[in-house]
Amino acid sequence: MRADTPGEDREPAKSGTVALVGRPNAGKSTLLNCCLAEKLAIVSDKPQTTRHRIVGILSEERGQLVFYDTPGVHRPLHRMNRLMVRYAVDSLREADIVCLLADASQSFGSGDRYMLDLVGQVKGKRILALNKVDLVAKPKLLPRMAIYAESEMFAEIVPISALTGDGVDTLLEVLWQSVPSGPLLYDPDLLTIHPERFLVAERIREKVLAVTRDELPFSTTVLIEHWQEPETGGARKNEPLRIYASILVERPGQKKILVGRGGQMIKSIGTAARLDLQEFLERPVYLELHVRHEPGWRENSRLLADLDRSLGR
Ligand SMILES: Nc1nc2c(ncn2[C@@H]2O[C@H](COP(=O)(O)OP(=O)(O)OP(=O)(O)O)[C@@H](O)[C@H]2O)c(=O)[nH]1
Ligand SMILES: [Mg+2]
Repeated sequence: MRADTPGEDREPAKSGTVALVGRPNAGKSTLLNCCLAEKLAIVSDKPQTTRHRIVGILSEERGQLVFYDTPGVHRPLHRMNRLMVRYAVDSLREADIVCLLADASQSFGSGDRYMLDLVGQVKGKRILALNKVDLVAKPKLLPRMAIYAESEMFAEIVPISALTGDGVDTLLEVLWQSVPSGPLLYDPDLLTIHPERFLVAERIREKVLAVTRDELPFSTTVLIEHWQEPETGGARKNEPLRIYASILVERPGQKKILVGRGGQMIKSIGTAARLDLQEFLERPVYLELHVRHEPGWRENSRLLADLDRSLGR
């Protein structure tokens, strides 16, 4: 029986949106993936990994939770970053529930205070997920939890580890209890609303983030240039899907680093991405990567609009 056709003696379906918000690196995307039990959003140890609102849909018999994974809130220095922060702020204003993630392994600072003020402005229900508790001794958690309790802003404070899954079931129960009743927002068979091409570009970018450091992770993006399905009958012969993608960098020196000596760096990114994509798409993939020098792309409104459109809606 579908979740949106409750029987006479059944509770009406629960359905609502949950914005996962917080500072960069708090673990929002890791939590999204943990809640969905699927790798939907990309994750890295670099801040500012997520650049858009990523929609993840959790459907159960009792209804539907629609998660918005959002970019970490930071001081934006480029047009792209201003958009990122806007996606986060719009999400927290639009969602039925705001779930603020705080990193328990970092001491409470001005960025956390800023997040509290921001979340304090919304009218909807607020929940605090204190993440990365696997890195912190229990007695040290208490003063941190006290700060959030004293703010009197949160209906619940739940310590979790999005990495190990500890406490995530409790958090999910709290979210189910908090969402309103109503019709499902999406087809319950959907995990997300984003096109495969966007998810593929993201997964390639994740491999770039994994091997780069300093300014490179921030000034790189991935564009799918060409997507070629096997010809009719080709898929049966195990012919690959052919994906041609560009990795944009801002400076010639960055291109040199990404290509690497003798092309080694780009080759290893390509191999890691291809293996991941084959598993994700469950079919053979041929992947060609090209590093392109595109000065100032983070300020380029046309390119940013194209990237935004690639999310689909
Ligand atoms: N030890 C530990 N690490 C975690 C936990 N949750 C996330 N991480 C790590 O923290 C880093 C950042 O995780 P993300 O999920 O990308 O964080 P995010 O909040 O989505 O970051 P942005 O998209 O950049 O805002 C990654 O290295 C994760 O593996 C956790 O509960 N425990
Ligand atoms: Mg993220």
